[in-house]
Amino acid sequence: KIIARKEVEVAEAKARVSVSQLEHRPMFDKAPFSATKWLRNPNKTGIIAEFKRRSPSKGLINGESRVVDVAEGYLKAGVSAMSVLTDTDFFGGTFDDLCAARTVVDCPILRKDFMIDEYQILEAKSFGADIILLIAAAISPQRLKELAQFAQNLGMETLLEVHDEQELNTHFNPYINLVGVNNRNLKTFEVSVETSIRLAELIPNNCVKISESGISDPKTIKELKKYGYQGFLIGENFMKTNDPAAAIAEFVK
Ligand code: IGP
Repeated sequence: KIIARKEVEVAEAKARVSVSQLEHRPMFDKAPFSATKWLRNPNKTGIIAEFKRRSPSKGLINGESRVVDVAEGYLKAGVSAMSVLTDTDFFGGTFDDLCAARTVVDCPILRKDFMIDEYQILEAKSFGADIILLIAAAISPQRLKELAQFAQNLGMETLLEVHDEQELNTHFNPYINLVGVNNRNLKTFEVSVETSIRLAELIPNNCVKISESGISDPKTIKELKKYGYQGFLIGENFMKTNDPAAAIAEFVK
């Protein structure tokens, strides 16, 4: 359902703004921040902190917080990267959120959206994003590889999201920089960190390993580090509070 909606959205966007217009936006020529470098830096927390207003599984998570306040708080807490939802229909995100975050943080930013087309990658770059998300469950291995190569040619880094062994086997390719294991089962919405633990040794060592979703305790991060994880994508745990900046400060203390 999300992908069908995305196809319509991309077609509409293409009709509104040409590729050449995207390429002329001021942010387009910014050299991307390297997420692999930031995540491998031992002086950072390894946290990829997410700005998320709502989700299909949880409904409204945060309707109040301003993205600039949250982004500033995240950066102060020593995050290694930030993730900003740009999908409006299902997650309440916007490009304005991405732009606003970009103006206040000088760390890598992930455009968190369902990427199915090169046009979206150009869009991401034109709004100042550094990393794109490629979800194995959403597109074919061949298409995912093409998009990953396209992003790398623009100097961006690529995050492959998988849910199980099979997706990792079929969708991994040489143009992937980071592999994220989503602990949330897409069908049941159930969250289990065991998924990250199970898949850890199957992820090629030249990629940064990231554990995604359902992390709400610093102890989980400590545990996952033993399995080689260097990135921890966390949204709801901070966003569900009235003050996500205070919540992350408390979390990393
Ligand atoms: C963050 P959580 O449980 O900390 O809010 O999860 C992130 O992993 C989750 O938002 C996510 C997501 C996605 C959202 C992971 N993969 C793909 C949209 C699309």
